[in-house]
Amino acid sequence: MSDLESVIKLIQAGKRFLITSHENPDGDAIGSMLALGLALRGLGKYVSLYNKDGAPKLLSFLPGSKEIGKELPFKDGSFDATFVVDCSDTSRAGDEFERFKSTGRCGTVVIIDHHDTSKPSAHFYILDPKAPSTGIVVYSLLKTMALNITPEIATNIYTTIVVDTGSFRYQNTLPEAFEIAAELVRIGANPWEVSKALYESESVGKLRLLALVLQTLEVSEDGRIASVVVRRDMFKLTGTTKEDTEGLVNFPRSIGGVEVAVLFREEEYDEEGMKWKVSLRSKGKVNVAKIGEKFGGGGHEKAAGCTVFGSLSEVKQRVFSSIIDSLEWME
Ligand SMILES: [Mn+2]
Repeated sequence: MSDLESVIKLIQAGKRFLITSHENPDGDAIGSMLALGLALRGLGKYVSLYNKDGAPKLLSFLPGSKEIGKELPFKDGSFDATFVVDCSDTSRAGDEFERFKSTGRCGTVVIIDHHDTSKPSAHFYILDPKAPSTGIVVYSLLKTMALNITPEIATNIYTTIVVDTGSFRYQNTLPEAFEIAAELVRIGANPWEVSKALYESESVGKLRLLALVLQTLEVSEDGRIASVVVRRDMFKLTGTTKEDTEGLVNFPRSIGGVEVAVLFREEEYDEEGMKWKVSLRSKGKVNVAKIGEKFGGGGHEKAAGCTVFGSLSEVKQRVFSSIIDSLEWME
């Protein structure tokens, strides 16, 4: 029996399901969780939705998002199966989840993702590395099971496609992204409502933060690396939080000729020095996942991240020299 067949059996036979996704969830993680959750509820199943960080404010328009909890049912509750969506391995759902999993309450663990996994952490895998979003992998599962796709489910899956293809702009914008999106719009997903919620609902504070961050813009002499810095005091000045830095790294990347963009975000001071969250974005020539890995982080070819300790100038120097090495490799 293939993993897909086993998972279908599991859904048919099971009664209680837990669905989770990675920390700092994006639209693909939350949209995939909700699409699957709503479909399982449509079958009359009990579904619990958990994310360590909850659903971000930006995604509160997604049907069902209010039901995503930040607490696992440690006291009571065990599940027939647990779905971990948009994660290459279950550890990305957080330490609390891993502890819950080790109690055996998760039941059969299934990973649904559009990346290849690196290490085994589940019983079954539904993986499609070519799928533009995890939501599309969920869509295919629902279609295979001939489940009813409601307008609420359609809105969630449509959003996963918009978010993960950068509004149908990135290289993963394959014909199926448009084909499935068209069907979802026919069912009831509303592209303008989704765009408004995602891209036309910024707070004043976020734009003020953007203004401060853009003042820190630096471009390398050859014009191929651009970076910006987010300091903690900027949040105080603008009334914003970490969540508001989402997407800021795309501004330095948008400059013509820039191959790699970096955002340095100041965290807190500890024994190892000042902690910096580093986000890396590539236009495609440099695999930034490899750069992230050098510093103990990781990610994808075009979007990765890591944590580096030290003064800003030290951290910049180390990250930039690693990027320059990769740029030299491609010559
Ligand atoms: Mn994704």
